[in-house]
Amino acid sequence: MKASLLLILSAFHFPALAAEKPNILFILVDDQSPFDFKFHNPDSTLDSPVIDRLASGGMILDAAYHMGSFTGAVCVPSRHMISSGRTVWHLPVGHGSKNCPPGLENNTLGPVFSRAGYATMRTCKDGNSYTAADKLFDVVHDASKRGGTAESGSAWHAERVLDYLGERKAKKDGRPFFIQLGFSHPHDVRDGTPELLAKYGATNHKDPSMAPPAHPKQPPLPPNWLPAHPFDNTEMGVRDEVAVSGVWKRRDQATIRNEIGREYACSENIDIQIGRVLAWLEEMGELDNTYILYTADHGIAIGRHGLQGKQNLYEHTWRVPMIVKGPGIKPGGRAPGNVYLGDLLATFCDLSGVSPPETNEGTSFKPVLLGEKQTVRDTLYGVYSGGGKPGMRCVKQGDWKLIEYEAPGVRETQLFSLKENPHELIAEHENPKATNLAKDPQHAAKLAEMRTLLLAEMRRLNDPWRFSGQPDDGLTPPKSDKPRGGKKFDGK
Ligand SMILES: [Ca+2]
Repeated sequence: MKASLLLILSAFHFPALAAEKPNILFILVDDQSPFDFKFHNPDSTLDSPVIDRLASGGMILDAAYHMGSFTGAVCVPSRHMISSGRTVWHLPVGHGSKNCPPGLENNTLGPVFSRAGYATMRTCKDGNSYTAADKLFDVVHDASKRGGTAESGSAWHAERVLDYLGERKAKKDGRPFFIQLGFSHPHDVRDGTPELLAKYGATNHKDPSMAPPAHPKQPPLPPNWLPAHPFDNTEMGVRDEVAVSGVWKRRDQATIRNEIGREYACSENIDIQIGRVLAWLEEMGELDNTYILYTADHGIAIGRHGLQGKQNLYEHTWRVPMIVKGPGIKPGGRAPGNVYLGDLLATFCDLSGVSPPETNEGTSFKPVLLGEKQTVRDTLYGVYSGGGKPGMRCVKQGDWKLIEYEAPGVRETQLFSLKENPHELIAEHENPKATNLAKDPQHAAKLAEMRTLLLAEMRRLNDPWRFSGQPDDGLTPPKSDKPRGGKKFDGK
């Protein structure tokens, strides 16, 4: 009786309730370091006025991370975690698949919000994603668009959203919307538009045998640039480190400055395209009732630490840019957050009053967005295990970060105070004020403490590997991995 009454009441109130639900515009770009943006890095020369305005009109999260990857195609686990809210060893792909319930795709962003009465739409790159989940949005326009024209580049994704919003208006669709506006850039190939390439002094360089032309408008070298990574990090031969068009194995200053210029050209075009979508939302009167979250699936090195790709755990790559604007979020806010991309599902649900699915493992960071908390967890764990095994792991707590590296013939440890050394400078940077502290006897206790934390996180999150020096916990390391030098992912 009570349930029937509730059902009747729900049905009766549905239009009004639906109208009160906030819209969600989830903007996800492909391969972008947080340090590209002025709001995360004041020294950046990237012009991104639209995203900057979103940042100043909402909240900036300075400690947002992707949990990691067990494959060179870092996008794949990242996008699974984003969609499902699950942790890296609990996904339907990789070694954690035994820890994942069947049918997970039905408990991901699209279907969760569709079932809650939302109109759901996505446009994003295709490939290296979570296709079974992605296709469950009501409307899907996925394609990889990494060219320098409107049809072949980022404008294509914005056009799909503008078309969708136009149809929504024409149909007078009063349902709240959940739109995932994904871009295929600034992932390589970084073919920017001619105007924006010129603005950053960059060229679409095609000849691996020589460096591209230098230009004064090219962005400066990052402070942690190196001509080579000083040791085998367990994944030095992956496609991103040796075969990206325009960089290949080159790490000279001209190549790196040109490639960052190309990255900025692609990023500014994304900024322009977001501006078009926001202008249309404003014209439709929907902007004020819309949460807008901007982030990337992971960061990228492009010359920092002598690396090029996303297969490492330095901050430029493990961390992601993140800003959120919307109802109830005070402009000008800033907090570390200590969030994972796997918290997005829970947070979107919390912001819109939708119940998260039982399979969700993420934590809503709505309390951070509302200024009630600074962080949602104390400790952050990261993994890269796509090359030599166990590969790389990191753990961060407060200002301290530990990175461990191990593979046959490789054993390295890095300990950084990110407060003193935010760019994780190491001996090769020859900076007298900042370096790796792992071998400094004064920090032996901190090193031991961080190693204890790392082991606890590896156990808690069902990491199937252990490092030498850690208890083996009776684990049998997975055997399905190809040895290094095996088949490479295609880099999409
Ligand atoms: Ca990516």
